[in-house]
Amino acid sequence: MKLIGMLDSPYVRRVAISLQLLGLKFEHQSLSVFRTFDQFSQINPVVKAPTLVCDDGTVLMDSTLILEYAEALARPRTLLPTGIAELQRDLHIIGLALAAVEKCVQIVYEHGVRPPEKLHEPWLLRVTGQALAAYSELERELSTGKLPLGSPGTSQAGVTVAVAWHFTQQMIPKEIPAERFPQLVAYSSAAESLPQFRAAPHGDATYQSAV
Ligand SMILES: N[C@@H](CCC(=O)N[C@@H](CS)C(=O)NCC(=O)O)C(=O)O
Repeated sequence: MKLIGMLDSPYVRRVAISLQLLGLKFEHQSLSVFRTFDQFSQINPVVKAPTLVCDDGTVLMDSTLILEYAEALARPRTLLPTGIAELQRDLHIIGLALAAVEKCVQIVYEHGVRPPEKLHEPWLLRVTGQALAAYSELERELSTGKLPLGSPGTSQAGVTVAVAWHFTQQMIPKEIPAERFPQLVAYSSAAESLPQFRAAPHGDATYQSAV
């Protein structure tokens, strides 16, 4: 299977890291949804990153749906807990991290895609407040409970939190100041040192399998 999209997308990156943790082999093509729109549209006419081209040619999109497919392929290996209470907590955390990063992507697009004279300040304030609220909840989660890291313990919740935070600090550190989130800073730094994170670094690199 082939993962399409750049690793500066937190959604592409969470998939690239999760596929490795699940022990699934994949190729990666680092195409930009902006700079290589036409090339991307030949693979997926909707031009959404991540796109996963399955071995039979079926095209999947949306990181959460791609990960649902990956989980099915990898069974019995999983990045989700089996106990209901633990699953509930992890889904709560994943939801917070996805909401946080969605708001941060909106901030990036507001500055990077919209012409400066059309920038809508009330919208920016709203999404920044939502991102800060989500990260505050995650900070609280990390200070009150553990989120395992390192093989074989890294969970989907851990991957999504770490990828979301790293993306945010790479792209909009002024809007989401690291000083306010010491637990997230420490967690992200530990996660970024893991081999699966290093093999899929934020940016324009192409993931290469180590084996
Ligand atoms: N909910 C989606 C979000 C994916 C997403 O918005 N990806 C961005 C790149 S970070 C994209 O494809 N942008 C181009 C567009 O939406 O037109 C997921 O989890 O995959």
